[in-house]
Amino acid sequence: MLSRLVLRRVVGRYVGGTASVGGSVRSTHHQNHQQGEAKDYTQQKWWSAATILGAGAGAAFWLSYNYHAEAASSLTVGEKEEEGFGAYRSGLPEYTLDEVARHTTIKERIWMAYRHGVYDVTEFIAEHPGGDKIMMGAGGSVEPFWALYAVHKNPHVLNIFETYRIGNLAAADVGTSVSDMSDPYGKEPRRHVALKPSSRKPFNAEPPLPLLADSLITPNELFYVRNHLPVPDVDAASYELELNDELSNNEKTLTLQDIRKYPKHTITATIMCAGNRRSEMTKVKGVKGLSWGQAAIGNATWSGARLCDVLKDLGVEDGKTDALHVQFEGLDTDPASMPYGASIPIEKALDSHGDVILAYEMNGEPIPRDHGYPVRVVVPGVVGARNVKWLGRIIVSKNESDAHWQQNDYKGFAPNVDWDTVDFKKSPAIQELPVISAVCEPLEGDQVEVKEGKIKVRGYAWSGGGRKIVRVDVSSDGGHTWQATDTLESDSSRHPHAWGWTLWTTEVPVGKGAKTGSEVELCVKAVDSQYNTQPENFANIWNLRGVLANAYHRVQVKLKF
Ligand SMILES: Nc1nc2c(c(=O)[nH]1)N[C@H]1C(S)=C(S)[C@@H](COP(=O)(O)O)O[C@H]1N2
Ligand SMILES: [Mo]
Repeated sequence: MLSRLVLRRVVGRYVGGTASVGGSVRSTHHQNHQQGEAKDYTQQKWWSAATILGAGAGAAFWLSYNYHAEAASSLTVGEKEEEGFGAYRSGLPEYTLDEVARHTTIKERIWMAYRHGVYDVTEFIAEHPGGDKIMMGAGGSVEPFWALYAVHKNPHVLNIFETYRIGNLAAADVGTSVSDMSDPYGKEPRRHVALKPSSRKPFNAEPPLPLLADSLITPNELFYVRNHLPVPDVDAASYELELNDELSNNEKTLTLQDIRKYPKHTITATIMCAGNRRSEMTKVKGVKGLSWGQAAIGNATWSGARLCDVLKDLGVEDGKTDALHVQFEGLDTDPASMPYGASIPIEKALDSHGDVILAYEMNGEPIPRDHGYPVRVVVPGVVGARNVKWLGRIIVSKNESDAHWQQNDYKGFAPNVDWDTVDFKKSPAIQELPVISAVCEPLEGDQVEVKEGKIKVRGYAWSGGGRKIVRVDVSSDGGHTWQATDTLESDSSRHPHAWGWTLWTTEVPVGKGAKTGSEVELCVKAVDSQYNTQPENFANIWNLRGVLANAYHRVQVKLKF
């Protein structure tokens, strides 16, 4: 636990901006609509993703670099580090990312990639117990971990890493996508192995929970992915966004360059899927939906044009339109060529403080393909489903989007409503999300060290609608007694424009009689700036789609004195 405290200091800020091995943002073809033909969307041919080794506490790996610093090879350090480390080195064997992905256990050796380099880090991990965090990236790129811990500029770490170099990454795999034209999912981007898929076609995955609490900004490659359809292959040079006001019949087409000409607006915003934490609700009674854990959420900076500026040029202004909704369509289409779609109320779209943006950057880089390249709408404070990726069309209308996802999905219902009685017209579409929180560490079943009668607990909390987290309460006795957390970490934005999440840390006392092996139930609830808090249990909020799963997060752990 001590190393964790030190790590906190190292973590500090996210440093972005390096080229990425695992996530490609390059594309060379125009968007690939699956016009007409009904394709088999369930076929399960896929590149081999590696298994992910056990998650847990400790990150001694990143802190023990001095051990090897002496033995490190004499590569150029300082300004040239990015050129020297991970650069192509002649005379070394070449490996593909698929080969790297097959090395995820001590027995098979643990490999990782960084830029052009392939590394065998088995000995390093063996010599340094507590390297659990890097184990989560076994068989993949180490890069997002360096973003997470902000140490990738440290020449010591890079020097050590370079001593484990065993080969070069096949040139075609340095920033690649997999190409198989016969499969609608044949042009998917390559994902980081640390993302744990709950479905592959379409691709849906969340990162290991403990990583989330390590950085206020979630690195792009570790940001959860929620796709309903194949990822479209969009060429930025020929990309066009269509705009249409159904009331005035004004129309317009914008290129990426046109969108970039608007004043660049940057916000920090959390995006969360309505189904985040669904797997806990499922324990009450089965629900329909992907079984998300607690990590279908992430926090990023997003830059782009403000939607209200763009709509103004279409003649749509606050107080001067009778429109009620703004609809969005994606460039991803189903087998019948219907695009993904959603809408938001016009008030949110036109609010100059609403911060809705047509984003072309995520954490300072072009938005990765999985997250909407080249343009996605970011509707801060509003459920993930309305943050339409690969934005193809904006329609100003008197009506909501008639897309499936707006009308017949992403709605809440009472616990008695089942699939025989449900009438989707009776519930409003989810927009702003309620307050939620989760423990990221320790994990369910972990053995946790007690120090001076206390255990360390960390996690996230967030509320929709721009509400700020003002307090997070943690209990170590199943909710009988509570203690407010010591540390809340967030960006500086204020209610009602606090779009980003809050990370929290606390040391919570355990009961007097506790001893090694005692089991305790940790639970957490957050309070937002409107003093809303979370429901106590899932039985009371159960709904057939398993959305809005924001009851207290409960985690059973064993104590170790
Ligand atoms: N075009 C399009 N936009 C989309 C989706 C999609 O499938 N297609 N999924 C939505 C849902 S349900 C969520 S939760 C978020 C997920 O965003 P992410 O994959 O960047 O995390 O994107 C939303 N926008
Ligand atoms: Mo979602």
